[in-house]
Amino acid sequence: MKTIKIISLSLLSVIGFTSCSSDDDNNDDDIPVVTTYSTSFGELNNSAVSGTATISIEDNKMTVEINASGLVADQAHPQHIHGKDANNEDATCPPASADTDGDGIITIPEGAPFYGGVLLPLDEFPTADATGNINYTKTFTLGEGDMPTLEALLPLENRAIVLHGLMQDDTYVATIPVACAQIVKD
Ligand SMILES: [Cu+2]
Repeated sequence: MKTIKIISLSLLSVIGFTSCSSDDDNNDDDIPVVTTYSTSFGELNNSAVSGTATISIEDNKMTVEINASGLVADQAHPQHIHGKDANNEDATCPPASADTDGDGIITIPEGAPFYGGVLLPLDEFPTADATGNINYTKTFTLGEGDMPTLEALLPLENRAIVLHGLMQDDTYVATIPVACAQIVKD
């Protein structure tokens, strides 16, 4: 009995090995090219929001993962890839001096000279949990439907991700930027 078991185990491993190597042969000319990016968020408007984002691109599939904390709990937080699409100039995160009207809040338009307009809304916008965390992952199929093409988003290292949504005078204002991250190619 023991011998039979050993033989069947080795047969299984031979079969397993054979099927693996034939897969490899088939894929030799077709190795998927995955480009990855990552970044960390800095707070805007004294939000105390922090977190990280990663982006991976394979063909026209772009997967975005965002993990952040310190957001207003139980509220939906708009999030976008921002950029200056006119000349692909580098998008940056606005400094405190971006608050040009001096009201203490950097609004979307006050930040726009730094991070540009919205190139892609990262919907569906996540709702922060009861402790203010968001954990978001979505794969976008670029160039299909109303999705921008990959070419329109590149170079991603010249883009920034902005998270929005802050309490102002006891009211939740979903538009106020609360965190910003310049995208970095790995
Ligand atoms: Cu935005």
